[in-house]
Amino acid sequence: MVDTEISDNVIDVPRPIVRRFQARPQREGVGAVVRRSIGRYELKYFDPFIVLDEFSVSAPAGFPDHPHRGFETVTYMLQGAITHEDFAGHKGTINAGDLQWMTAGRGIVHSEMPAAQGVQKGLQLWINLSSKHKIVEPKYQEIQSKDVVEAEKNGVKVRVIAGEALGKKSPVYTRTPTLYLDFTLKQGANLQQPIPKSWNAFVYVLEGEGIFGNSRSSPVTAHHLLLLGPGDGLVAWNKSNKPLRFILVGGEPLGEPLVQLGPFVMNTQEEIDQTLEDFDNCVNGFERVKFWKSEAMID
Ligand code: FJE
Ligand code: FE
Repeated sequence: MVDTEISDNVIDVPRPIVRRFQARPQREGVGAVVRRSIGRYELKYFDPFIVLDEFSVSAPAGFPDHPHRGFETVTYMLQGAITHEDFAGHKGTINAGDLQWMTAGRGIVHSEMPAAQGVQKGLQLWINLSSKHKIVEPKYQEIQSKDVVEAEKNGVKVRVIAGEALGKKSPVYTRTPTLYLDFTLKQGANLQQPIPKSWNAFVYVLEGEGIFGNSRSSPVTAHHLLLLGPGDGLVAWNKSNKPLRFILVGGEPLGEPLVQLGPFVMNTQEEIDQTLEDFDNCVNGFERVKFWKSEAMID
């Protein structure tokens, strides 16, 4: 049984749920399926978040060679494994519980393909970069499951992907200040998690059902996105009889104009035109496009 004592009262004003979306499956990549919540037409952008996909992919489907510029992709594996390889020779496999924080910056071309039998599942979040960071050199931060920082208290377990929770800090460097927490609450457990006041924040439920925002709100189940309104932080409660798993993500809004063309995200149309030109001409960060094809495409 879980200790049901109310945790330290750190949240004066709980953030309310202001919008709620169910993420339904759609096709993406080549034969892959994603439940897209942020990035669909009703929710084009939730500053600084561009896309949130809960993906599900089995060989031979996948995400073959494609570019990115102007933002970061954060891939967090829930089940199975994905092999990625890029045009600079960076290659690896991320397994369940592993994290890849990729700063595409001025340009990456890569493939992301299944590395195991069965279904590979995970989350991919696209975080925008401010104008001054859009053309930084690409960078990877990769953390294996065993090295993901974890903490546990009163029936609440947290994996700290970015930022800080229950006194534990992630080593991940976030150019756009970001909090990314993977919570599992035992039955009866409740949680109060501070979030900086000026940040946008959302919850995405992975498993079970939870009460969020205030104790009178109705239970929320898997594949739902909740946008949080203003306040001091998140209040959540598992009053069901099974574990509740969800992610809480917060980020400092950039407050800059956004022009997106698929995997290119810049501030102006001129910068998008320039990006297409750079990509076509293999210049300004896309030099290696000319001679590169992933092994996944050659096999
Ligand atoms: C894509 C641009 C992309 N969601 N979830 C255009 F970047 C992608 C793409 C992904 C993706 C990859 C993974 Cl591993 C997980 C994802 C989009 O690669 F499919 C299109 N069409
Ligand atoms: Fe990609």
